[in-house]
Amino acid sequence: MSLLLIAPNRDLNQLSEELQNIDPNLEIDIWPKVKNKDRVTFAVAWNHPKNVLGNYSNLKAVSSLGAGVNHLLNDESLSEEINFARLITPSLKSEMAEYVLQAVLAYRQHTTRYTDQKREAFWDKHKLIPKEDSVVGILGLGEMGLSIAELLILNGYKVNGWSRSKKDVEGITSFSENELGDFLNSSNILICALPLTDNTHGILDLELFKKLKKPGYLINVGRGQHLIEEDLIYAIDTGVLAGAWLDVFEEEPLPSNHLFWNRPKIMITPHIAAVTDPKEAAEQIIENYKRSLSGMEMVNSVDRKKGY
Ligand code: NDP
Ligand code: OXD
Repeated sequence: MSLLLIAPNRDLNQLSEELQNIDPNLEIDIWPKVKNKDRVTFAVAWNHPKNVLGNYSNLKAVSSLGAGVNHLLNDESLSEEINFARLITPSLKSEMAEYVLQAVLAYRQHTTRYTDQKREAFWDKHKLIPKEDSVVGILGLGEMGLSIAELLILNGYKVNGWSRSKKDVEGITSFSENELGDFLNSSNILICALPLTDNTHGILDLELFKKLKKPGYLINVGRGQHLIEEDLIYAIDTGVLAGAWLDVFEEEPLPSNHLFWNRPKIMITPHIAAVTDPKEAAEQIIENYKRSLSGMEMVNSVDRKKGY
């Protein structure tokens, strides 16, 4: 039996070493060097080429190398019998929360404007965006959304949350799926921490931005496909939104001629909000590898019908 690691453009050697440290007898293949496809029963995948895994006839389960699973759900060659899991680790959650907190602070304190001003040796002061104009609305109250909410609440922010099912969490005003309008009307800083599904694809559009309380600001850490990119540019250019902080994009890497690069009110980071730590990941991968061999449900398993 063998475990396959498949993630083009990612260095998988450290993860392989961490897995071997836990279980020295583990047989590991790193794609594209696979000794015997028929021995592979478990794969760990990140942005793998579509249809490649369809050739592994004994594959029982696939774990995403991150929290998102849209790359697995999009791969029609993965038959319905194959179970999916994802990686949720303590550092992934805390990194995400810290990333969003710094984006909120940078927006309120005009950090990117001051960075631009320094480049031009230009002295100018801007008024801090007050906390009362900084009610945070989190789209998606799952592992990431709740971790973000917890840190923001600790820092004194008023937090709204939107999810399919209503949540009862201290400090969060929770809105269910059909209460999106009320959620938006009472939120200034919109944080997208949704999974990418048929229902959430393109959710961040002009109509939605117009419903936000003013001043409105967007932070997207979900997926680029949540956002209608031209709507964002229009919303910022026409004052519907004060700006945006984006970590994920429809096309990654973001093409060098993309309009976002020249917009001072759009901050860009290269999909680094929270990055899977190989040591923490290895423990969960081994656990799920063993569970899949024994037919047990995996930890952080994915409901393929729900799409997350
Ligand atoms: P979870 O599956 O834990 O949570 C998803 C949340 O979204 C749940 O609260 C769910 O509601 C809600 N939701 C799903 N569909 C809808 C809908 N149609 N309407 C309203 N609410 C909905 O996901 P995670 O928190 O672990 O991750 C979220 C996403 O963050 C990932 O899929 C990935 O795309 C992204 N991510 C990005 C990273 C980065 O570095 N930029 C790092 C890690 C993750 P309910 O609770 O009712 O089910
Ligand atoms: C993830 C991500 O889903 O990095 O973990 O986007």
